Formats: sequence, C-alpha cells, structure tokens
Amino acid sequence: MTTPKAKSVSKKTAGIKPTITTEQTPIAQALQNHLIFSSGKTSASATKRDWYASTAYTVRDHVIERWVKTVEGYREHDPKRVYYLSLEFLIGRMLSNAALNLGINDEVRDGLSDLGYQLENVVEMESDAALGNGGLGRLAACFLDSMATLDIPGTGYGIRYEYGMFRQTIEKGQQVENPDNWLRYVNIWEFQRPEHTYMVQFFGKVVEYPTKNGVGYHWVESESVVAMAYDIPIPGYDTHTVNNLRLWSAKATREFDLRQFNDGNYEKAVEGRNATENISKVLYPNDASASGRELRLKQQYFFVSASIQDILRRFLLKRREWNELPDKIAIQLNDTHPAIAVAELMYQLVDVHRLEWAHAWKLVVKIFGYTNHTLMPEALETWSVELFGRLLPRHLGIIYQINHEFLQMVNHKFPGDTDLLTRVSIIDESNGRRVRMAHLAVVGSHTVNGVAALHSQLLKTTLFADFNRIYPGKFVNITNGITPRRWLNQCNPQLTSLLEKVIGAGFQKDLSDLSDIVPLAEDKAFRKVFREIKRANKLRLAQRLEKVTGVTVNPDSLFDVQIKRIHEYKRQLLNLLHVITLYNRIRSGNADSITPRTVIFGGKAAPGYWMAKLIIRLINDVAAIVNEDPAVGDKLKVVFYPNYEVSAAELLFPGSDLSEQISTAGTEASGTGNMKMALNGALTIGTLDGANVEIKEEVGDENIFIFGLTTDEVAEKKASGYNPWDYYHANAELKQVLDMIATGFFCVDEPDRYKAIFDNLLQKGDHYLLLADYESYIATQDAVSALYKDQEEWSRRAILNVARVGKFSSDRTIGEYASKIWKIQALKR
Ligand code: F68
Repeated sequence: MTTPKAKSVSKKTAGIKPTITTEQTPIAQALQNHLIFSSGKTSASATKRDWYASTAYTVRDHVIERWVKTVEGYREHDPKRVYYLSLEFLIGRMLSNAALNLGINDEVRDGLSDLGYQLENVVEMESDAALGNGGLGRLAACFLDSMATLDIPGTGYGIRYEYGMFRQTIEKGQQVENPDNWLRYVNIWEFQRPEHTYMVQFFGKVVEYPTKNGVGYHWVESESVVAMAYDIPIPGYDTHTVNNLRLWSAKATREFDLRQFNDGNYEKAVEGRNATENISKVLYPNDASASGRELRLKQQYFFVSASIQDILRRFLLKRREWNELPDKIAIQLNDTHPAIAVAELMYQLVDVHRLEWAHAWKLVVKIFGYTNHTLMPEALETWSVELFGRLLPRHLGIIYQINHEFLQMVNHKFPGDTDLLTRVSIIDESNGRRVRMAHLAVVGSHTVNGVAALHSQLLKTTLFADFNRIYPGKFVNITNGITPRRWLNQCNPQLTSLLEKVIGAGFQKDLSDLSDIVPLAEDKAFRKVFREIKRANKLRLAQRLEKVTGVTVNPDSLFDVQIKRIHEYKRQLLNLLHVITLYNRIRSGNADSITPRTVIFGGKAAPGYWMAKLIIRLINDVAAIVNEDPAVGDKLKVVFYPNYEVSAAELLFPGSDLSEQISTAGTEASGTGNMKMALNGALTIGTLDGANVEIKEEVGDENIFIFGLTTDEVAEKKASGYNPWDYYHANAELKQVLDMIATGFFCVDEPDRYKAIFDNLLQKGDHYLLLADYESYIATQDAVSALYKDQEEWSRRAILNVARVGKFSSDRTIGEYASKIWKIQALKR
C-alpha cells in the first residue's frame, strides 16, 4: 500500500479538512468526505481499514439512492412479490460487487488511485459474509443478484448469524475450526431496523375455546423472543433495482431478570437473555446432514415466524381480500429448512386472522414452492414429535390436521393402499415418531423442483416417487445457475474485457451471447490472448498459494482443482488416489513422460464428520511427502488451500485448468462450481452426475472428460453385489496405492492413521464406488495429461467451454422460477 499523494491532501490542512480540489471526480471527493465525516479520520491517520470504510460508504450512498426508489416503486405499483426463505445466504464480500453492479467500478478505482490507493488492496479488508455452508447458500446469493438484475420484486429472508461459517486453519495437517467473528468491525452493508421487530413464541401449551363453527385454539404460557430486522441492499446489475435481504437477529424480550438481579445474582440475571440471543448466534456448519438439535429447530421457526409475520404485515398495508394473497405473494422454500413456514402461515391465517381452515389451506398451497437440493438420506430433516410438540405445540397440532386431510385424500385416490399411507405420511410412525419436513414441504407446496435435470428425474423416480403418483405434475426441474457478474466479470476482469472487446458487453445480461465467440476458438491469435489471460490468473493464484501454504508451484503446470465441501460422495479421495498413482509412476522412473500438474484441494469438513476430516489430513500428509520428494521436482505438487470461502473461490476459479466434478453418479444434485470453472475456461473431468450431464450437452462430448459408471450402472452394480476386492486385485496400480494408505506410507509416525480409509473402501463395501470408477478415472486423467501437452487444442476446447455455458447463468434460472413457479413479472422503473 502506498501513501496518499501530497497533491490530494496537503500536509497543512490534513489534520482538519480534506483538500478537495475541483479537478477531482465526485467519487474521489466523496471518498475523502467519508473518511472524515463517517470514520472521523484524516488521510494522515487513516488505516487501510478506514479507506475501505470510506470506499464502502461512498459506494453505499449510490446503492441507497436506488434502494429507496425501488422501495417507493414497489409501494406505489404494488406488484406481486416473491420471498426467498433460506437459512443460508453465502454472499461473500459486497463492495466490489456493488460497485460493479452499479457501473461505478472504474470511477471508484480511479478515485482511490488519485488518493494513492489501489482498489484491489482496499476490498481485501472486507470480511466475507459467510452465512452459509456451500452450494445451497451460494445459490441463494446468486439468486438475489439475478432477481435484482431482472427487476423482479424479490426479498430474501434469513438469519443474521453473529458467527458465520467457521474459519478453517490447517494445523499439523488437520482441520481446526475457528469462530468467524465477521461482525467484529462495523458492517457497513447492513441497516438495523428496530421498527421492524416481531415476537416469536416457543414452548407453552394449547388451549381450546368454543367458536361459532366449532373450536379455536390459543397458544398460551409461551416464552417470547424478539426478532429484529437487519436489511442488506442487493443491487442489480445495470438496472436501478435494488432489492432487500432481510436478516433476523434474536433479542431478549427483557433486559434481564430483575428478581435475580435484586437478589444480587447478576450472572443469573443475564443468563436468560443470553440463552434467547443464542438463537441467532451461529450458523450450523453441516452441509448435508440434519442435526436434529433443539437450537436448530428454534432457528428455523424463529426466522420463519418473523418472516411470515412481516410478509402478512406488508400485505395488510392495503385493505384487501384474503383471496388476493396468492396474487400478491409467492414464497420459495430453500430446501426443508424453512418448511415449518407451511404450518406457520396456517397458524397466522387461522388462529391469528381467523380464516376458515379450508380457505386458509387453499391459499397456503397456492403460495409455496419447495426446492429440494439433495437426495442424501442423512440430509432429510425429521424432528422427533416429542421435541416438536414441546417447542411448538400448536404447530404440531396443525401438522397433524394437515396430515389427516392429506392421508384422507390419498386414501380416496388409492383406496386400501395402507403401505402407501405409511410411506407418505408427514408423521413417520416407524421411527419413534418423527415429523418429516420434506413431506410437509411437498404437501404444502403447489410446485416442487429439483436443481438439475438428472436430479429432478431422480426425485420423481426415487425419493418422491409416491408423491409423484399422488400429485402428477407437481414435480418440475429448474437447472441451477450462477451469477456471471461475480463469477466472470468480478473474478476474471481480464477475460471479461477480452470478451467485451470481441463480442460487446451484451453477454453480461444475456450470457447465451457468449456463443458468439465459438468461431474464435479456431483463431490462433485469439487462442494466444486467451492463454495469456489464463496464465496471468494462474500466476496470481500461484502467488497466493505460496503466501498461504508456502508451497511454490509451477504456473505452467496443469492446475487441477477440486474445491467444494469435503464429503465422501464428492470423492476427494478418488482424486487423491490419482495423485498417489502419479507419484508412484514418477518414483518408478517415469517422470519424463508426465505432464506437470499442480493438484489443488480446498473445502471444509463438518466439524463432527470424522471421515471427512481424516481425508483432509491424508491430503496434507500426501502433500508433505510428494512436495518434498526431490525425485518429483515440479512434475507434481499437491496443495490444500485453507479456509475455502467465496473470496478464495474468486481467485481459484479463474486460475483453474481442470475442474474436478467426480461425485458418484446419482449423488450430486447439481453442483455449481462445475459451472463457475467452465465459465472461466477450465475443462471438466467428471461423472455423468448433477449438472455435469447438461454441461456435457452444452459444450459437446469432445470438450469434456466424462468417466465412470452412470446412475443406472451404479444402481445395478450395488444390486448385483458390488465387491471392491475384485477391483483391488485386478489393478496393480490401485492395489499399490491402497496398500500405501493402509500401511502408513504417508504417516510413518503413526502407521495406522489411515487404516479406517482402507477399511471403508475394502471391508465396508466402498459405499461411493471409488474402486469401481478408479480405472476409468485414471485412463481419463491420462487423456487429460496428453491433451494438455497440446496447448493449442487445449485452449481451443477451453474457449468452447466459455462459449457454450451461457445456459448456466442464474438469470436464466430465475427467469424460469419467475414464469413457471412464482408467476411473477418484472417491475422496471
Ligand atoms: C440439505 C440438508 C441439510 C440439513 C443441509 C444441507 C443440505 C444441502 O443440500 N446442501 C447443499 O448445499 N446442497 C447443494 O445444493 C446446491 C445448490 O442447489 C447443489 O448444486 C449441490 O449439488 C447440492 O449438494
């Protein structure tokens, strides 16, 4: 960081007033003003953080101007709105994105540079808003960007976690979790709204009272928590629309227990307050397993209840008929985490606003859509009836009533099929009585969608096969997408300006325009420029790798990247089997023929997921041996990038050559990293899983490396008795690799350390079929290596990937949600 130039702020006046000169742009003037009047600093005393703050305030001013007008426009035109309910929003940093979307990036950069600062350095001061685990949370953030960009009146609702996704450090090769204190410094992007607070009840009991048509219910003796709103503006790209993300924070209803305090027991006096405020304290770090914990259910109900109350308050600002509700609001459930909203809306309509049950139910089903994000059985949320009834007694009653009517309908449609009733019931009676949230979400929604064609098909034939018979037409597909603003423009400015130069800027709003570069794949000069950009991005990444891991990598080697949550089904271990195979080939004297590779891993393991953590450790142990072996030189390097997060992804995607998307077929619902990497000019090596299937359709069979068993073949193999030992004995390279893991080759100090991995693969049946796919994977990796030697052909195919992934813009995805599910129109100013 350089110091400001004397020209802008003179020594004499620096202590009192900014020297704002007429040659300066309004933005440069605003930067200096905010430094003084918002941060109370002068350029003489300003730190990098102060300059970040004044930059953020400056950009924020522009955002707010459009934001208030958007809100006014919504009030005036009263359009239908969509509410996206999600326990996770994985936004990342906001400053660059806001400046980009507003079109003031260059002015901000120039303004700062006039003052002697570089925008790239200043933006690094912002903590990531890491209010999500992985794909599901990042998708929600991409959707917010696209809704604003498409001028769709949409609001996100979630929780303002005080601590987001944990920060991962690697100590002695192992993951260590550290709290993510992202709100340590003031969060410039949020606005506290104390005027928007709601009471959320827990516990207590239900009492009945007579009404003129039967019986009503009061929920009494409950404990209350206050939900206070915090708003974050979401600016669209190249539009005046700025939408809102409203996050709820839990506040105790009373400051403290006065009786305890008067008794001189101060600690006890604030205890209750702490317990209450714990609700919004921390994000659950499980990516694909339901926790079943009371606090998690409290989080879910807390944010859902506040959101539904807020939605109804807004609806009731005008006098209208309840029948209009579905014409004015659509609510999307981001997986089952907010599925309790179905019961909450019934509660609000029936108990609070006194609608007839049947009338309310008709409205509810017209309002909700439910998106499923995973088929993994351990991710399917269920709650014990005991816990549910204790925490939310009235809602349990409502769910029983919904279930009763649903089962009656099913029985009417399929008379006598009691097995069917047992299977589809919202209450699972087999398992100590549990509430099945996915069933509640399906029954309470008019449309259920999967997130890629294959996934949606599998939903209909496996997880929701019964429901698909009961509700034909309810299940649809909407393939995921990513926002090109963050995942192309912002993270890869060089490629973006090259594209703008050759095809104009239209692709920023219609990503399918990228197909205009198809002919340029045949243009040698274009390929050269394209390669130079990739080289620059790799160099930038290499420098960062060196800084954070100490490993020096060769920027001309093939950057082979797998970045995503660590999970057995994603098969980071299969990738590592390949790494060790390459290492063995080098050790046995075949180094010369090998294409140099840098294999980069990144991702977090859920803190309680022992096997995933063991895999991280093995990656690091393998890296330590391989990277230090003089026989290897720069033919092979292995790097584990710590604390993979959105801002790290922005560096990693543009620097990748090869995108690893190697989940067992039928396990990855969609994947979105696959889209981000292809858009940044990486070739994919992948299975026919999730959105890989559609990426292949788009980019063409020749431009993607597909290997392994298909979903059907996986099912057949399992049905016919899969025996991993057959593969172990049949392939000498595989056997050697597995034996090394089992016998402690990579951990001489503790030879048994990875025995459990070997056992999982061989003694316990290799649930994700790594061994069955190994040979095909290795052969395909060999083809990758061979192609990489032909840089012209490699770049030709990489260009075709960029050209043909326009379908995977989240603008297309949101357009489909808007027309097929939400029935909502844009409101353009
Ligand atoms: C499901 C249940 C629970 C309790 C926690 C997390 C999830 C979950 O599905 N998480 C998730 O991130 N899913 C991913 O969603 C992405 C967006 O649709 C997909 O691209 C990924 O394939 C999917 O794993």
